[in-house]
Amino acid sequence: MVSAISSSVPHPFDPLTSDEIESAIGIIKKAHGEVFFNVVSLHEPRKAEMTKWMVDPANIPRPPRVADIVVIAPGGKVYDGLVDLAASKITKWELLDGVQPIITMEELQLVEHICRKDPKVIEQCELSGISKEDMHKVYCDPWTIGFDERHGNQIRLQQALMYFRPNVDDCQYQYPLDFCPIYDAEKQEVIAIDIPKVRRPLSKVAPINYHPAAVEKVGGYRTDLKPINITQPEGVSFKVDGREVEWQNWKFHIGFNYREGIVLNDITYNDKGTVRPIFYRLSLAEMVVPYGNPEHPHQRKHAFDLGEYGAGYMTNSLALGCDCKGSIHYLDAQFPTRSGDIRTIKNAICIHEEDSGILFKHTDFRDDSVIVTRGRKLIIQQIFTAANYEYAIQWIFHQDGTIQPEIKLTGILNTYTMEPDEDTKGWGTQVYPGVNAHNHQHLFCLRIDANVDGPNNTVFVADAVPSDAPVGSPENYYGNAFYAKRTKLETTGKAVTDYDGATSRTWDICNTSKLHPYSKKPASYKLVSREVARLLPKEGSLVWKRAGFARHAVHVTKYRDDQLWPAGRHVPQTSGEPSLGLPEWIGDGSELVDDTDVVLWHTFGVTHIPAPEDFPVMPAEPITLLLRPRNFFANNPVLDVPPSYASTPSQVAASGAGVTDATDGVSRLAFATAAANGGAGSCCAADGTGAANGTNGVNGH
Ligand code: ABN
Ligand code: CU
Repeated sequence: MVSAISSSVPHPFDPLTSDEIESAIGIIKKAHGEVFFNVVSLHEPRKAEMTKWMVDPANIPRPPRVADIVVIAPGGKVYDGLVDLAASKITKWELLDGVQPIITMEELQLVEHICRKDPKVIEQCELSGISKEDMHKVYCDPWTIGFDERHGNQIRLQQALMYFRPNVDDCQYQYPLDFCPIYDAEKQEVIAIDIPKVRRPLSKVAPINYHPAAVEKVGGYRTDLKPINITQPEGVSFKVDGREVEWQNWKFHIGFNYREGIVLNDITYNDKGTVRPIFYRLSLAEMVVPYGNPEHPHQRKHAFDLGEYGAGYMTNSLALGCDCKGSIHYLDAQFPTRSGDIRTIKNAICIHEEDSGILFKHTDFRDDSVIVTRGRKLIIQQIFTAANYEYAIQWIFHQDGTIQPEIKLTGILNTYTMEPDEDTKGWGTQVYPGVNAHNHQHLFCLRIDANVDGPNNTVFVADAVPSDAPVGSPENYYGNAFYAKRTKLETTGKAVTDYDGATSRTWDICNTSKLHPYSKKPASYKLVSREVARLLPKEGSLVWKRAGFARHAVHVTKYRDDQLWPAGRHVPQTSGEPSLGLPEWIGDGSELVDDTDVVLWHTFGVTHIPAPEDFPVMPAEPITLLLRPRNFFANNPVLDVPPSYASTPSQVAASGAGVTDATDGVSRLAFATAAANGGAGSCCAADGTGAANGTNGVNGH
């Protein structure tokens, strides 16, 4: 079992406990009466205070626990507040104008019931071919309105994307309706309906479903799958103390908030006894999903799933054996309800190890001496459901100092109705008869608050390019020379950079005062990211204005407390005039970001041109990034990971034979060949896996 110690005093990076949330709510209610609680979350410790405390927690005062509050008061009035929890005191209370805070799941769930009863909606349903009696079969996914110039941002609005489900078990996204009610959250009523010029009646095509009964009807499940079980008979190799995790030289803190979901803080690596800081804070800070159909009102379909809905608020309760396999340690999440109670999401985060294949291997072709070392990874995972889509977010730690953020996209396409013979004009794909899945992008923004061997870092862009010198010149006579051209991004303006696959472009976060003794290059972490779609909505479009962070692959800013959300603090119904978040912070681009405390913002993701294979539910598509140590360690940092198999040339020679049978015991079992032990010269299954099952030396190769 994982060794978990929990201390009663929260770590300054810990999310607010349910007691703290309740206490903040009590203080607000006492001062301001009945309000809707939109956010009660950790106001993160100020970095200057926090870093002092981290160095000497025994003597430096602990940063105070402060609650970040957003409420909606009667009349739709929005307030931002702060509550000092130790002092039971409201230290900030500010009325905001023209601002709509994040939409909560409770608000979303109200909309469907109201739409079903609304006479205007019933009328439109009838026009589509749905009788009054069937209104209970009408569903909607209520989205924030995004921004609609006709309605502005004073009224809290949602747009209801409408669907029909003939049977409660049918996949709802196969029967979209063609109209879109606009819902006023304050009045709790439908105030308008967007009706397309060309009407498209309800599709009458037989359903396609993914539930077991539907699969059984069309041939049933595959029967040739044998179980794969993951066992860790001696328990896991990580330790959890409160929310601090230690594993394979790594140490870090796992936070969680309503918006970003998982937040990793104070990430260090113990390099042969020296604890080296690498990142102060890592999170997925925002995302935008713009859709590419130009017909009104689809221009409004661009979800900021983090800033408008919240990866924390939408997170799933994870299930053992389904979402994660093996020996799992879970962490719960606590949030306020609208009325001021506590909502707990059990098992919101899972922490577990997985085998990660070969860590390194080499065979000497002369004599078959070999070393092969298997790696493992530690995964911190959450999965959230953003209406139709699922996003599985994994933060993967590797033994060699690499961190690999990975996102798996699954769930169901957002769909719109189409006539059987309709031309989608290239803006979408008919994924099933009558179902038009519009082209869209999934663009994520990774926030990297760097701390590579200390807070003062510099970002360089690295491009692999040929020598400038022509063929035949003294410097490049044969024309084959190439190198990594490194360009310092010394100002916020210069740091606005895009991806270039042709130069294998990467970004290096460097500590220029720590040069590697061999390479003479600065200690660094390299951002390797190869799925970097450019924002396709054009300059000047609504999405371009609202999602300023997505205009470029990389931005670098100087660290400032509270600059956390790259599309702004309150995202719903922003017009993009002015663009909030990153574009404001970058300003005229003149601020120096050289050898200082920097934050790198990386926008990456995919352009999704749907296909029938994505329907009725999508097989998961991974997007993966690497943060890799370069010129950071003296040499390969995993030489001390016990090999699964190792034989030196002299051992091979002494045994009188080379390794003659390169098939391991498990493979032999699988293919029912001779069950002899591993090859001659096998020496050490030092990771204990071989010894544990009495087949020392057979786990190798
Ligand atoms: N993808 C937009 C969204 C998320 C959650 C709820 C409704 C809509
Ligand atoms: Cu998609």
